[in-house]
Amino acid sequence: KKEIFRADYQPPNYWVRWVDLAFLVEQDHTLVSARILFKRNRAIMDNTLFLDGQHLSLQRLSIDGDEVAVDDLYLTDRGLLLHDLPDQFELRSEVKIYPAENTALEGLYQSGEFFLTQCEAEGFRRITYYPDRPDVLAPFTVTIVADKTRYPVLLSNGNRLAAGDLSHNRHYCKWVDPHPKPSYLFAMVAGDLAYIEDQFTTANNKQIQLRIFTEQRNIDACDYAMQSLKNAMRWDEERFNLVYDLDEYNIVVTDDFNMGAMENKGLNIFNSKYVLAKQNTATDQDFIHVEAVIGHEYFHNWTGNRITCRDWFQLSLKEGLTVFRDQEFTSDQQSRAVKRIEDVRHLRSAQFAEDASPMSHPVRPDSYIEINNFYTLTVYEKGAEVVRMYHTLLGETGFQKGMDLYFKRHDGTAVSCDDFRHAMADANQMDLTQFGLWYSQNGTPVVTAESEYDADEACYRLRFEQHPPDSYRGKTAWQPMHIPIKLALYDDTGRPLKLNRQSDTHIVFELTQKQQSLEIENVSGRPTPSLLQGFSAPVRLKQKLTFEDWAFLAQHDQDAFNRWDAAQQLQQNIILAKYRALQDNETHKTPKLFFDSFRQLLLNEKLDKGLVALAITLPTLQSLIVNMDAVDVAVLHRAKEQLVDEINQHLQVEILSVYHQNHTDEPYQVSARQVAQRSLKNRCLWYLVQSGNKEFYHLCHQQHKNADNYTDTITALTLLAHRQAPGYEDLLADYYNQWQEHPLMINKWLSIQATIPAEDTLDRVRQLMELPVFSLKNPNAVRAVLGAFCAGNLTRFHAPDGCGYAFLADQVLALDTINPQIAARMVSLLNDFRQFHPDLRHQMLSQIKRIHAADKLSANVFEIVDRALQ
Ligand code: B3K
Ligand code: ZN
Repeated sequence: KKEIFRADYQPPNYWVRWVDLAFLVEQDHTLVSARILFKRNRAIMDNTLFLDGQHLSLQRLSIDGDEVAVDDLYLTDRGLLLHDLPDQFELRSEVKIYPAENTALEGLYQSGEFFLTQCEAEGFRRITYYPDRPDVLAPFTVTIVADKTRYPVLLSNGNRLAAGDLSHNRHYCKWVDPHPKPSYLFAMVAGDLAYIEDQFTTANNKQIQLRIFTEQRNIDACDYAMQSLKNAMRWDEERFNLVYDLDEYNIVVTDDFNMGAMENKGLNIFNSKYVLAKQNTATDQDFIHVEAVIGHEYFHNWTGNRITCRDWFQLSLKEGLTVFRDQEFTSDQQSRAVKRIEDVRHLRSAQFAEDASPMSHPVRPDSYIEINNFYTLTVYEKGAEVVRMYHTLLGETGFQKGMDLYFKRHDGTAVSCDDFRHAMADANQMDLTQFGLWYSQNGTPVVTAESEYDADEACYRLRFEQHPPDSYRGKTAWQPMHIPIKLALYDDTGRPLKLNRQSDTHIVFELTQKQQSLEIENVSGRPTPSLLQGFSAPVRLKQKLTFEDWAFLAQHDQDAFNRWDAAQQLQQNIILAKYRALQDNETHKTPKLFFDSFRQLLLNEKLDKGLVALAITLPTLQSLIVNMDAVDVAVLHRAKEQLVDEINQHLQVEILSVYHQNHTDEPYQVSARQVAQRSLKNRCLWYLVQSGNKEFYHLCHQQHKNADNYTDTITALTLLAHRQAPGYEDLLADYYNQWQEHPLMINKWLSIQATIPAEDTLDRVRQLMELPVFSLKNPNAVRAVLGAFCAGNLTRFHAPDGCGYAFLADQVLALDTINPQIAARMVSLLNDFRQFHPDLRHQMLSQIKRIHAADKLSANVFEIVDRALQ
């Protein structure tokens, strides 16, 4: 289990000029023939070449036509070492592989009755011998031969050049991808798939053929994804001036996929969860995720494929940037405020937790054992925040100038995060040297803010200080970062003050030193500050605001994000006060101001309803736990329940009326307005049902029965099941009977049950795992049951006797022999052990130790548990 370091990067000894692959697909194996032209890298005087190759059965190999006996090769289970090579040569090889036995879902594997590939990061080495690294780029030609009846559809990257029949009921397809690409973007598919098609006309008037391929049973659920693809193509032209560059764009859908989707050039492969969506099978959130992921993979065509990563340490170069782009896409299509709040909520609960855990790493990591463990929230979401900070500092125009220069300099090459930063700096004549620390220093910086008002001088002063994160693990001393702090000040009527000569009502203050102050003059009364608006930097901001200040901001802040955040701060403060009171056996009384503030938000007709829904949603346990130590989960849960009860006691009438006002019978649409309305209505229903009142169970049953859309049905079903309200078992049984043939629908059914907050849920989970609809081989099913139980049912997962942890450890060990990537994801659910009460923490650690001690662990799982024990 070798650790790989960023500092050890070496360019390759040989470049690849072109690749020509031929696949002969049979039911039980595939033969892969490769012809590769290598050319010596003149900068390096080394005539050896290591070709990665794993799980391959080498049949023959020749160099410039001279056969090399397999026995004469330096061959290991990691690859093949060639030596004494000429400056240029053609390598031919033939290997046999067994896709049907591949349960790791990396390389070529089987899903249902068809074959497909997943190569990022290092799956291509399971297909043929090759320098499987992202800085080796080449044009690919691919010919696929297979039985015509079993595998009528044969796909690969690029444009289809030729197709035809062969003897023995076989046929072939030949694909050419003229754009040089690294091996991780290779893809091929063979199977009996149906498709829908459409066209897109680009800004430079080229017709692109669009197709989505799926198993016949799903063919009626792809239309929303197709529309999303066209929206994404148009949006990227309009906002980024980026136009598609092949004649066709194909998407293939599978139920068996390790992650969300994959941006292979011209041939995206998608987890069915992010394509299939119909009114009666998908929630509003599902639809929005489909649009976002379709967009994300499409946007990679320029940020990832045309310009790719020099090495895997630079992963955030393409992922952080592409997440930023998909966030902007969703913001422009849906509600910008809601999107920002949801993204930050996720960042602050999950990414902040990762950054405080043993897996904490910089956006550009310094080392790894298994690169698949570094497709993390830090690389993706914090990476996107780093890109967003350039945007905040440079503005839309400056940012686009930087993007233009980035494409001009680097199109068609493999580059680093520094190259991106230099393009942003050079295009704007700005020094972004210090900004580079965002890529190299791990952990979440802490910023404290103090204010001072001098009435005699009419002067308001804000004093900021930045502090290193506790989890900082760099080898050199932590250095202050370049932190953009967007801010506004409000007078006591809620009007924003003019902050400078240009009369701006908000400014971006650049905190670059350890301590730095900002002075605003002509301030005629003590203002209320709204700091870090829009969450302008991924930091933990600590400021000394009173309960009244937060309530004021919740009512007046014109920045939607900070307005929501103020409401959250109030709720968090109350829950934490109740938590402490419960621990001390005291009672806590919620101040009246809290209910007034809550009522004002709930009944505010001028606000975006999506924002209201978010503002009245209490913080999740997970998001509270990140900010606490020695957490007693059961007590924290009770504290939150107490607040829910009190809200119901004070505001049930209002909540019920908002429910009814927003329960309309308009025909269903996934429009921002309707989505917002449903989210508000369903949040109200959530409160009502928590009261345990029969009348509201009845209301919930009514909604379940009468809804014309899946959002409303599944919300009602979930609420009834989680309360174990009368009749819920029948509803679950009906659901199963209706949907048992549809994996995505069954996964939701599994998740609902795995998250029932009842004593016997773990037994239920064990029974669910015995059903024929569950398999450890299917990543979506694993996430739906194990993931939901461990991350979405915290009171049960953290059961005081440790049975939740032992269960997870058992499953991780079983999974590790099947699919190490998924096993590693699941074991990571123990990574936040430092946050918990010693009684819990010790039990979590003892399961981590048990896994660590097991024989034959994969590198994936080993790296996670080993870091946890360091
Ligand atoms: N680039 C892929 C992720 C590949 C993960 C490999 N373990 C999807 C995406 O980010 O678009
Ligand atoms: Zn991506």
